[in-house]
Amino acid sequence: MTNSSDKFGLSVDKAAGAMPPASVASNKPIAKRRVLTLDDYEHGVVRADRAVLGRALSLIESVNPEHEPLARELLARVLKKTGGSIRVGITGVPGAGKSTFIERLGVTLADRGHKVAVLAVDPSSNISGGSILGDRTRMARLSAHPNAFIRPSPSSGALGGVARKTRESMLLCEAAGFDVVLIETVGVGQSETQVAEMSDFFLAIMIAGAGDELQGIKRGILELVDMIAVNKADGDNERRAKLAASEYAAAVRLFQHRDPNWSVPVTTCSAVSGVGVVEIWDRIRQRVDTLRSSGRLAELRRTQDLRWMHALLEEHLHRRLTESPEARAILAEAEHEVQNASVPPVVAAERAAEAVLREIAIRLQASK
Ligand SMILES: Nc1nc2c(ncn2[C@@H]2O[C@H](COP(=O)(O)OP(=O)(O)OP(=O)(O)O)[C@@H](O)[C@H]2O)c(=O)[nH]1
Ligand SMILES: [Mg+2]
Repeated sequence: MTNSSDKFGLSVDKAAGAMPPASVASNKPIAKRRVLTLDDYEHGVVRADRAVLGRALSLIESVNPEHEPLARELLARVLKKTGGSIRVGITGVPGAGKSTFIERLGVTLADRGHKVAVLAVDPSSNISGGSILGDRTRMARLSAHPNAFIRPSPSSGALGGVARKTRESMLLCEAAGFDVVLIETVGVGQSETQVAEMSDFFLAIMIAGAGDELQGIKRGILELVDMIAVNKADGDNERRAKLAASEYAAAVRLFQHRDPNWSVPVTTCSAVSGVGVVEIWDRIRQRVDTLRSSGRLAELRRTQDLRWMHALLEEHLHRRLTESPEARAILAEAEHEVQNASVPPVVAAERAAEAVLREIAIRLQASK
């Protein structure tokens, strides 16, 4: 586990990969460091025992391949209890105010009785290390709220990437009864697309100035977002934020949202003063309610799940392709041929694929 996780005492117990004995669920809180069985994990998560949920998330995030089967089995067991939250992805350039916004919105929702889980996807978190502590202090009120649960970003060393872990964490939080999941991602790279792909609603928090208005358009973010909020619309900055909002509004009109019946709202807010934050939530809820009652939410999630399955499948196949020395040798030879320009890439790829498949078939035969 990463140092940052250890700081919070969330490391996975070493024996987590051991096959669990059958046990009966008990309502007693589970001692902090006892080895947990699969049943312990399942029942602890479902009754929203925070200590167990934290450890279950560590299990999901674990980079130890031995933990993988247990994590998968846990996800399979709780699957029927997932899906009950409003999943909101929140993106924006570093410093735009995403965490401050989440703190403000999260406390409001938690005060209203919602159970709010906050997850983060920050591929740089194990480099900077600071964003985790930063978020905890930035979300001080929310992290102390009995209805809220905040989970920092997993380390980017995680197998399958940070976003994969976050997606699975989201499912566990839903199984634990959280009905709002807010996922913060930094507005860079692939993680943004991946978070959009696990959200019911994808919100971009922007700020005025420094040419950001156009930067967003360049990254193609406008094709992903369901709403834009220009934050920090307070004090001297209010006028500039309003101006930026009108520029974004003009820009989004040039894009066709994937749902022809939805036009992306552009608004301003101040996460610090709170102005505009509840209104943003109202739009999110209305949108998700409409999607749900028309059956399109289920359809959207099914599409996301299918794409997700395909991504995992590719990852698995790639792993199989590179895990044996024989397969690696075949790939190395193909690379060599292409580098020498002795074989065109299309031919080398085809030959290598066939050789690797033959290799796998031989191994499967041998293991029978
Ligand atoms: N004036 C003003 N400042 C804000 C507002 N929202 C956030 N800030 C400030 O902007 C800075 C960055 O806020 P964060 O909430 O950490 O921004 P972030 O987008 O989560 O940043 P990263 O996680 O580092 O990408 C902090 O100093 C906040 O206090 C706002 O509405 N108005
Ligand atoms: Mg942040």
